[in-house]
Amino acid sequence: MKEEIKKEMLDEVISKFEISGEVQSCQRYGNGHINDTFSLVCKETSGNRQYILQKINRSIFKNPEQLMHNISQVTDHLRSEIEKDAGDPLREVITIIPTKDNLSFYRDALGDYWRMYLFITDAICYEKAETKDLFYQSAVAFGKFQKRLQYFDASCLYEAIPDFHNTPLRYQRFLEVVELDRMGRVKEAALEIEFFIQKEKEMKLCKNYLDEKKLPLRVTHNDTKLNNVMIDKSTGKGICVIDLDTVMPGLSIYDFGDSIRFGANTAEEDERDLSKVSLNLELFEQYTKGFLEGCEGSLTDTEIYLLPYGAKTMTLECGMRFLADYLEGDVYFKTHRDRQNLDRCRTQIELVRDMERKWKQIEQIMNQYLLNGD
Ligand code: ADP
Ligand code: GN1
Ligand code: MG
Repeated sequence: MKEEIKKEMLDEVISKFEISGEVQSCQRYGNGHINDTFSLVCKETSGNRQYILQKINRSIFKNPEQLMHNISQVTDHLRSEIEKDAGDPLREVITIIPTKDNLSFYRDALGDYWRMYLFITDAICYEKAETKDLFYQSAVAFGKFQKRLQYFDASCLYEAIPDFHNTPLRYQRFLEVVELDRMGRVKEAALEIEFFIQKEKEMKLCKNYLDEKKLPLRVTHNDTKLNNVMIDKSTGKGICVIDLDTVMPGLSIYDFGDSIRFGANTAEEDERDLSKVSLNLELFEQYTKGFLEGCEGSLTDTEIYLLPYGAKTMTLECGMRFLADYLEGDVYFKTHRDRQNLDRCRTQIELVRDMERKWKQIEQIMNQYLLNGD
């Protein structure tokens, strides 16, 4: 559940950043599962200016200073790529607002870390792909993001969350959590647990390709939910990829896959009525088209071939993570109601089942792209 953050604390934190003007409002904002996010509006001489203020989740990100180092490096690189493309760096990449001490974060008396970004105005983060075009545009944006980081030096990045998408390792941890049964919830989730046990081999598939060097390790976003891309209100184009906490070496097929998992599902991630959950093939096709266009030929044939396997693996992995968190007492993902993580797990299982039912059609879509794309 969300922890209450007092106004005095917010006032104190805001005063540390290099902004001017009087605070008009500072309210909780967005639907992220990880950080505490606020929209801050300040009255400045030129008019109202909006910012995003975030308290970094310290139980998840063990070293916020390294995390902010990563984000500074990545946004600097993206900014120069955007300038080369004659884009607008103030809207197309996150701008960090420094503190009065010229740091990218503020550490409060409790040891919590805060950061501030320029708010990207006239743009929307969608929770659902309301139209095919919207989803296509988000795909182009994530593809472009991938392409723009193609030559970024990964060695200057810290691993913000080690083994973040190491699915087989997550499976081992999941078994440990089941074994421990800290909250006494294992019995209730027996069917779901069994589902993931049956999928052990499949969950290793993509990682095996990586280990055998058949897939390249790239710098990827690693959390490509639709609500992590801003869509311009007037043009409908995906303008800015946000939530850069997990930018790390990773697999392009996982960036593709996590977008499909979240955005091509016909239901919400925590929907209780599982009959609403399915894979929308039209959205799958649009995303594939947009992502490959955005990547501009930078993916290998094997990566393109494995894109749907990335989608299935990410859905399995995420479902397993939701379930592990439920079994551990909802300590990782923010929840707003009881059993929300169990519900989230169930939608992921249902989505995997629907992917399996539709695998032939998925392959048909992919064949078309494999033939045209090369
Ligand atoms: P979390 O890791 O908790 O998901 P995010 O960084 O994704 O946190 O932020 C949560 C939400 O805040 C986003 O989904 C988006 O709606 C909003 N947001 C974040 N950064 C910006 C920004 N620079 N401009 C406008 N909105 C933003
Ligand atoms: C979290 O931060 P947010 O809400 O965009 C999580 C992702 C999960 C996602 C599931 C750092 O993403 O890995 O796929 O929830 N982020 C982290 O909705 O764990
Ligand atoms: Mg987010």
